Amino acid sequence: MTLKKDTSTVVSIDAKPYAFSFPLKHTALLVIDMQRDFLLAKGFGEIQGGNLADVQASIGPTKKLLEASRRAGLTIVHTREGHVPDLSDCPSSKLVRQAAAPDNTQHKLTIGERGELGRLLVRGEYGHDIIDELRPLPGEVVIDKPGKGTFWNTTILHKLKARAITHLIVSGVTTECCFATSIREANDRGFECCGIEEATSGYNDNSFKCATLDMIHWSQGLFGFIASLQPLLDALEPLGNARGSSASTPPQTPPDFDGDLSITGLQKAYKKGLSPVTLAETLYSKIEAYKKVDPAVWIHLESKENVLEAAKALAAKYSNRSALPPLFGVPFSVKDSIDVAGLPTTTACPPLAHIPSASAVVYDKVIAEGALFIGKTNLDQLATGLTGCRSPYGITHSVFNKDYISGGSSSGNAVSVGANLVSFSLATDTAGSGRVPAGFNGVVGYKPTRGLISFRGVTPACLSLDCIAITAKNVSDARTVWQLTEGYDEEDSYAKPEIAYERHVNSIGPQARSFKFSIPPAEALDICSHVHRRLFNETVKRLQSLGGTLTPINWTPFQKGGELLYDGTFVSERLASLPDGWFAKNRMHLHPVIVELMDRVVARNSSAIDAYRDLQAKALYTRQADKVFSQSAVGTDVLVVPTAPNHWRIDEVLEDPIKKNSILGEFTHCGNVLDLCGVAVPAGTYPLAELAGTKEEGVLPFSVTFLGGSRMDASVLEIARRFEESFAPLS
Ligand code: TIU
Repeated sequence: MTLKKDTSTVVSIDAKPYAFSFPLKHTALLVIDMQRDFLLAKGFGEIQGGNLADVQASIGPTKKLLEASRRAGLTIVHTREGHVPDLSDCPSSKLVRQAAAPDNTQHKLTIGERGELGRLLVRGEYGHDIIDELRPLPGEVVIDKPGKGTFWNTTILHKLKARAITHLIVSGVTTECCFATSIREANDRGFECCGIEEATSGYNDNSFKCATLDMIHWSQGLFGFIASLQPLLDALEPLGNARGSSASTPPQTPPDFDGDLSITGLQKAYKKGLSPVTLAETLYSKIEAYKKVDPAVWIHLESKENVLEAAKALAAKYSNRSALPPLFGVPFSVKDSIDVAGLPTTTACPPLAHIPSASAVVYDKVIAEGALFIGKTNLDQLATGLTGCRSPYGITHSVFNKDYISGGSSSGNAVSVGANLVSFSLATDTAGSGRVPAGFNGVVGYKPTRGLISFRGVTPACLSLDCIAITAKNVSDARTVWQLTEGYDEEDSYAKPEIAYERHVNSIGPQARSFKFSIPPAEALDICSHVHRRLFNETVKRLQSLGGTLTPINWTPFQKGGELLYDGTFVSERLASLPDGWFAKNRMHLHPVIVELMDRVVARNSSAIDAYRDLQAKALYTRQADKVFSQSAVGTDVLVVPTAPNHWRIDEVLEDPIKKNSILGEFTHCGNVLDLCGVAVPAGTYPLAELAGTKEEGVLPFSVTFLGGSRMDASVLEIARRFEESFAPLS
């Protein structure tokens, strides 16, 4: 087995108390509170008696630092201090302490009162925003914080971990206040921080600033490092050029589309001047050609004219190629259970079709980031199934072989990405629908922790267990789409806020030389085909050679939790979202396998007592699974399973559709029942002949799924990414 080594660039600069080394891929620039209220005349800072000349000194150096960091491709995070208009997030300690001082002559106006730049430190006011020179570009993270520190009651820890950031270069105002507090907070969470001397300033004389910076690096680096700007600029400069991202004006002749549909690939191509119209033209030739290979991918395909029109509109809207939104011109598809305003949502079930007047939240979010909508894809009826063989719109097949199933229910999603017709796809996953088809088409299928991405505007399959899934070409792209689409939606009754108890950052960075992983016991793996078993054994060896320690776990909650999905009463929830009597009235219009499945559910005559027993069992197994993923010495970081135990031919599934389907879910069913997150990742291919026992030519893809506890997405994705990277061609 040849493993690709982690060759990511590590930069080292002179600093106090000793050299600061940072891995580029894991480093963000943090620009703190460069707001008009702190930096401009008549703002909050000046009103409190701050010396503006002193604080403005860092604007020029911070601009240089920001531009160099952008050219080098660092993640950029801006913060803004301020409060909601009713000040309910501002404690009285902050509101009145200074003004209440007996000798107060300085604090004439307090937070929320009206100054010349608007209400002081209130979100949405002119003074609250970042100064023009340092305005954030689309795609950069902006954190609104109510405190002096950046981590109190904000999503920053979650957002940094989600991007696998472990190192921070810190700048901004004021040195003595928010800059120092944020570094101390970050330090407690495990970040390596380096403050940049010239890129921070305060309202006091230099001795104050020196003392603050000294306190950060004293005692051999108690809180972090402090460096000068120039060595950092010198170190970043060649990286900007090497990445070819410094050209802000596109060349005269826009480049051709090179065929790379990955999001990062397209971002680079668009920056260099590729036209989204050129991309759309090429794509439509491919889509037309693929219709001959597989006519069942699309339920609705946008007309080429519409897409060219949308591409032209995008090009006109975003004429500055150095300030493109992250999904500018990135083509995507959606499962036809996800609403797009004005188009029918069929859920592959014509009697249920309706034309929504608003789009699903998740769709709107990717459109707002510049993505290019191509069409709505086929699925197993009512998003119920894992085979891709249960749709009145035809049976899709694996992009690897026309006789083999694509998997479902997000069948068209996975095929549209696997056949290179789009860059990513928005799918759903209840029993494994986002993972199994990804596995059968050699792409990544990521199901974040349920509730992180809004499910509003999606036709439910089993509402309390439904989850948005992202189909993508690689783990990084899946992570990018996740970060652009997540967000607490108070209109979604199953939504979860991003902020929760969080672990420190070690698990997602280069510090993590080792990790603990667990697998199902041998008896559970017996369900796999011979070749799936062989490749799963290879996966275990590969993970061990990447620093993974195989850690025994209690498999029972995963086994039992999975069984609850179809053997218990949860399957009845599939009828709960439909109008009363709908099933009986529409049975003759439904797919025969769905009718058979639902008939079996109805025939069980489950009682309310059964349902409550299942809810209690679900809670018990969820708690037991939580323990498996605990941070303690006996806990594991990730559970690794074959995405599917076997890859059936279409005719095999048609012969015995319910049983074959159920086997496919052996390692996915527990995912949403136990509130896990999971990502299916390609894990090599195998000769078709080895599975079929014949001399047939060709290969099929193998896939493994990395599962973690609720909200452990960031660490699960990072282990998955390292696994994926180990397959990359040696460079
Ligand atoms: N951003 C920041 O430092 N906020 C402050 O209130 N600073 C003061 O120095 N007062």
